[in-house]
Amino acid sequence: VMIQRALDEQRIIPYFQPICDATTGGIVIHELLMRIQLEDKIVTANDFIEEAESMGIAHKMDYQLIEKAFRQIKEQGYQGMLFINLSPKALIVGEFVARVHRLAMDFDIAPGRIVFEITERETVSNLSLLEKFVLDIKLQGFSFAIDDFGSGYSSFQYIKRFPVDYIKIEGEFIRNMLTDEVYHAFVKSIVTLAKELRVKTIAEYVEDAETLAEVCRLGIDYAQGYHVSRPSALISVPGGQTDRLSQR
Ligand code: G
Ligand code: MN
Repeated sequence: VMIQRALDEQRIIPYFQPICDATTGGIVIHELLMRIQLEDKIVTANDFIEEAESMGIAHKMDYQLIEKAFRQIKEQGYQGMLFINLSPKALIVGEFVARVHRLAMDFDIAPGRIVFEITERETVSNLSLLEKFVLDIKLQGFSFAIDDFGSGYSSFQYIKRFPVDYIKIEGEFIRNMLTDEVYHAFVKSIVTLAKELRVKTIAEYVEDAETLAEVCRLGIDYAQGYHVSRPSALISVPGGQTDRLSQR
């Protein structure tokens, strides 16, 4: 009930977490995250997603989130990339990709700047449906990323089966790679694999300078995490008109 009301009252709020180029430090990507505005505070939507899915309104929340994000991108004059998390449940909504494509056109955002992330964590029961969906994404000019890569039991199978453009390396591996040699070895081998296949890599959960230095040394392309920046209601625009923008 709370979620339905938030949806009806347009209280789904986009948050943006910056992702930097690991070598230059420049912010070139943002990941779109969903928040919900309650009376006096803004909460993460993660706790409500399952309920929303069982109510069959998760995709409506996604549309509201994406539309607001696109509007803000246009208003802020942001020229970088946007990564959008997709719930596997969105796959069954036939029109999803076409609708996002239309929205992108409405706000003058080239599909080449949009990347859909699918997490490896939730096992997708219907792989051929996912396959069709990913092909659809690519046909419309969007790109595709595997989120939390390494967290599942058959990570390599995803690489084999889908046209992957980006791998987001599981945050637990990155966060622990300086103290755990097994995780360090995992990360190294993921980078080797990705380079061989010309897939771009992103390290998640980069929480300190030492980790960022190692990310760079290992040849990972991009870094995301609290050390780079926390998620925020505003997009960081290089050259910065960020500060004078209204929060909505
Ligand atoms: O799996 P995914 O990357 O979509 O998860 C994003 C979530 O992870 C966000 O809710 C964000 O707040 C959180 N997050 C982002 N960066 C960090 C980090 O450096 N450390 C921790 N613990 N959480 C993070
Ligand atoms: Mn993600």
